[in-house]
Amino acid sequence: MLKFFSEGELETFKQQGYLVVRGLYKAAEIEQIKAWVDEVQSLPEIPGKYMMYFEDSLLEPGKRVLSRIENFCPYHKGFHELINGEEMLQRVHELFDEPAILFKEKINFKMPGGNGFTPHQDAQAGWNDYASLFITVLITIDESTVENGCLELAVGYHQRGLIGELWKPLTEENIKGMEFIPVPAKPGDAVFFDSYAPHRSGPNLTGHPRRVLYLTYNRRSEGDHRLQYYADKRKSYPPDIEREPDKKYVFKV
Ligand SMILES: O=C(O)CCC(=O)C(=O)O
Ligand SMILES: [Fe+2]
Repeated sequence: MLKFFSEGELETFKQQGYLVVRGLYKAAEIEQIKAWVDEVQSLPEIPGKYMMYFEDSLLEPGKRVLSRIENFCPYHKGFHELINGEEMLQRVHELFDEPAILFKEKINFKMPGGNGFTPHQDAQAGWNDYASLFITVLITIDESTVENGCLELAVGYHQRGLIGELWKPLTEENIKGMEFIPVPAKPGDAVFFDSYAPHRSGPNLTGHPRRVLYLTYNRRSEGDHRLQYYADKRKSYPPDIEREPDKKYVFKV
């Protein structure tokens, strides 16, 4: 039974591999979520907890800016309730046509000077070691535009499985013929997308952050993998504060 989506929205999701939902959160709700984002953004870096990643600013050489925080749900009641709450789980259930469970959560900050993302399918980041399909919900915190690096998606390529290789972005050859459609969005707008939907985004060369919340779920029937995923990621790609000084860490996909 559909409670939140219409048959038409379901159909669009199936055909395109993504679905844009304008105004999923009303002004007051997204203001609250924005305040939570501000809270986690100013948390101190602590080993063994939530995972903070930094990048070199493209605008101010030598400056490190916050790029991403992951695994913050257990440390923030508001986010925990939003992310595992009835509405979000039910919405993803409707898209999977079966119950869903949280796989991972992150905020991409894309601060002024923050870099973009080369074309990829999220499944290229080894997610299929955990489950066969994921649905990610993008929740817009700050208005996102072509200028500050909004998400761009290719329509209708999600049923082709892995188009590229694992742990590598899509190549020129892989994306031949694909058209990436920018999805500018206002605070509170959401995009639900399939883990095989190719996407990319540009850098943020404006003076304001472009913050986005990404919540990723898998079918509950395929198991609860969140803790194992983060244990594995902490080892293979640790947050900045847990890194060994002489080792080089490269972001892959
Ligand atoms: O936030 C963006 O601009 C894109 C991020 C993305 O595709 C990812 O983190 O996998
Ligand atoms: Fe991605």
